[in-house]
Amino acid sequence: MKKKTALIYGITGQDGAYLTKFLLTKNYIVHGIIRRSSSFNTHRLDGIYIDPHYKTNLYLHYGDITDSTSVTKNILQIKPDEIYNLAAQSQVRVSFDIPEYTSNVVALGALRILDTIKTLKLNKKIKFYQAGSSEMFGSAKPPQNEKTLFYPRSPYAVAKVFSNWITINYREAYNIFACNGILFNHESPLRGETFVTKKIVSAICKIKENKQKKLYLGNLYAKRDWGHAKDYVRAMWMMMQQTKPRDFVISTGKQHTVKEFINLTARELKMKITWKGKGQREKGIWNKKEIIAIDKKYFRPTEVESLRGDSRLARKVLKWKPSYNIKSMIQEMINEEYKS
Ligand code: NAP
Ligand code: F7E
Repeated sequence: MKKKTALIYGITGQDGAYLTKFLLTKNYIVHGIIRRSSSFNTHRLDGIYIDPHYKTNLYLHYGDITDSTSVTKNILQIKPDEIYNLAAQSQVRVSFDIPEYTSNVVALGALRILDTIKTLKLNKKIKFYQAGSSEMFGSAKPPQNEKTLFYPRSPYAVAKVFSNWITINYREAYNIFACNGILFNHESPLRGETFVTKKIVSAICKIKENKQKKLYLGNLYAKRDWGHAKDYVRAMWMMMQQTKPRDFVISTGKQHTVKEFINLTARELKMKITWKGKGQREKGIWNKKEIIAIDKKYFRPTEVESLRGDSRLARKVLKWKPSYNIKSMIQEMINEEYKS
C-alpha cells in the first residue's frame, strides 16, 4: 500500500515532535517546516531525525507560516495527503506583548495554508488539521464543549478564534476536509520551559537538589484541565482519519489549580510544601525555606480562570481516551527532568 504523506507546520514544537514520532510509527512519510534560526531549534527532534543521505521517512524544509511564498512553494512541492497546522506563537502571556505578530502567525497562518489548498485546487487531495485551543473558551463557564460559545481573553485566543472560523469557512465554501481540534492544555517532558507545568516541575526538582533557590509564579488559582501531549497528538490523527471533517474537543475532564499542580509535584518528590500569606504575599515553604513566591509580572492583563473540557463527542465518535492521568504525567516529567 502507498505510504501516506504528512506535512507538519510547527514540527519543532512539543506537539510537532510527538506527532512526528506517532506518524512515523504509522508508516507515514513526514515533512516538516522549520524556521531559520541563529541557534538550533530542532532539539525536540533529536533521536527522530535521520540525515536524508541515509534511509529516512522524515524530511525538513525551511519556511515560515508568515511567508506566503514559502507556504505555496512547500505545499506545491510536497503535495501531502494531510497537513497539520501546529505553528503558533503559543505563549498566551507573550501575546499581550506582541499581539500583531501573534495574530499574523496564529490567525493568518491558518488562512495562508487553507488558501493555498484552494488556489492550487488541492481540496480533493489534502486533509487539513487546525490546532485549536481551549483558550478560545476564555471566560465561558466549564465544562466547555463543541457547542460552548467562545469568549477569548488574550490576543492569542482571539487569533485562534479566527483560525477556527476560517477553517470552518473554507470547509463549507470550498469543500476542503478541514477540521479543528479544540485541545485543552497538554504537557510533557518536551513542554516549553516557560509554560507553568514545566516551569514548576523543573524548578521543584532543582530546589530539592539545591540547584535553585526560589520559584517565582503568577496566579496560583487559575484552574486548568491538563492532559499529556502524547495522547493529544493521537487524537489529532484520529480526527483526520474520519470520512467527514468535524471539530472535536479533547480534554481529560479533570481540573486542578496551579497550586494543586505544585502540591502534586512536591508530593511525587516526597516534599511537603506549607503555604503562608495571601494574594501577592503568598509563599510556599519547604524545609523552613521560602521556595515559592509571587511575582506580578507573571499575571496576565486578562486571565482565563477556569477550564475543564467535556470531550464526550471525541470519546464516542473517535473512540479516543487519554492513557495518562495527572499523576503519571507529572511522574514522567520528573523522571525526564533528572535524565537531562
Ligand atoms: P510550541 O511548543 O510553542 O510549538 C510551536 C511551533 O510553531 C514551533 O515548532 C515553532 O517553531 C512553530 N512556529 C512558531 N512561529 C512560526 C512561524 N512563523 N512559522 C512557522 N512555524 C512557526 O506549541 P505546542 O505546545 O507544540 O502546540 C502546538 C499547537 O497547538 C500550537 O498551535 C498551539 O497554539 C496549539 N495548542 C497547544 C496546546 C498545549 O497545551 N500545548 C493546547 C491547545 C492548542 P520554532 O521552534 O522555530 O519556534
Ligand atoms: O499557564 C498561570 C497562568 O502558560 C497556565 C498554551 O499551550 O495552553 C497553554 O496556555 C496558567 C495560567 O498555559 C505562571 O496565569 C501562574 O492561568 O502554562 P500556561 P496557558 O496560558 O493555559 C493553551 C490551551 C494554549 O493553547 C496555549 O498555547 O498558569 N500561571 N504562574 C503561570 N503561567 C506561566 N506560563 N508562568 C507562570 O509563572
